[in-house]
Amino acid sequence: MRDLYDAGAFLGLDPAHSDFAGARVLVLPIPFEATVSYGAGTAHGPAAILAASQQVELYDREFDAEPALDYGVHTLPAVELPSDPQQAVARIAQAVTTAAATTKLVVGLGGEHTVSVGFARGLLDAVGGPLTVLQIDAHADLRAEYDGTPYSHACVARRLLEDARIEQVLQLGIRSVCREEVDFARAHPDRVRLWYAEEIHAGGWQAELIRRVAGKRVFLTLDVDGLDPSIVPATGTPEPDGLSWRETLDILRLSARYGHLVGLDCVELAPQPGLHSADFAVAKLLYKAVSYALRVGPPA
Ligand SMILES: [Mn+2]
Repeated sequence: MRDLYDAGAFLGLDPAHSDFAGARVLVLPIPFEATVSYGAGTAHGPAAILAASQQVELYDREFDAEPALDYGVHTLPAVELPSDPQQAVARIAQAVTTAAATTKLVVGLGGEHTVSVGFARGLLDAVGGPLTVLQIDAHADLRAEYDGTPYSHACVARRLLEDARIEQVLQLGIRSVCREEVDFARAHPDRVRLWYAEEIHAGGWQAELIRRVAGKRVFLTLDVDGLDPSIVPATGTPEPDGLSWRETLDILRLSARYGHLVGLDCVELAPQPGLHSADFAVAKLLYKAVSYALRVGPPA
């Protein structure tokens, strides 16, 4: 596995823009895969994202700049992980706490969505609560347990909500839920706001999103199956009718403008040979997300 990371630093940045001391961003590969329920391969997600990121243009038209050269991104070694999900979550939390204690922005590369349970805990231990979770996803992940484990990737949001320091989970792009999840969301309207994909497509979601993130510290968890499978088909549990590229950028831009993004992870990319367009889209999306987080301040 190690040699997969010879892909190099995120975005192919030279040492001057990727050394630890000077970077404002830390990329942390977290290749955890244990509870996937359908297609496999998320353990290879971090290496694929890093490899694809070498091809992302540093110049961003939206900013008329090369934002990464301003903020600098250091890529950490991959977290060494046990196969037991509960132990892995604890190990991830520890790694994220250490990284976030630097006050740099930590960007986790999964791995399956269970990674986010550890990521959020680590972030909370480093920066404290309360925290708003912004979840882009096809799935609500609100089940109490799945396949006999509470640490399944189908239970991530439910696990996060068990921590009182998590104020609310905002879910956007959802297409697939079960009865239990719908009932849970309806029973907790203050802590769970679920926007189905058709609500995003119809527009009009922006005002409430702004109201819910305004002034809040936000942890962004980006499940790549939230996007339409035409953009990212390489994922274990794809669902049709996902968010468009522009809708996703609108969500990230608004959230970063009105909220304060304190950490993010990207999960569920399961790279497939011949589908490098998916890896590239995810790498480019992460670059956008980081640039929004660091360059788009609160409204004047
Ligand atoms: Mn999902």
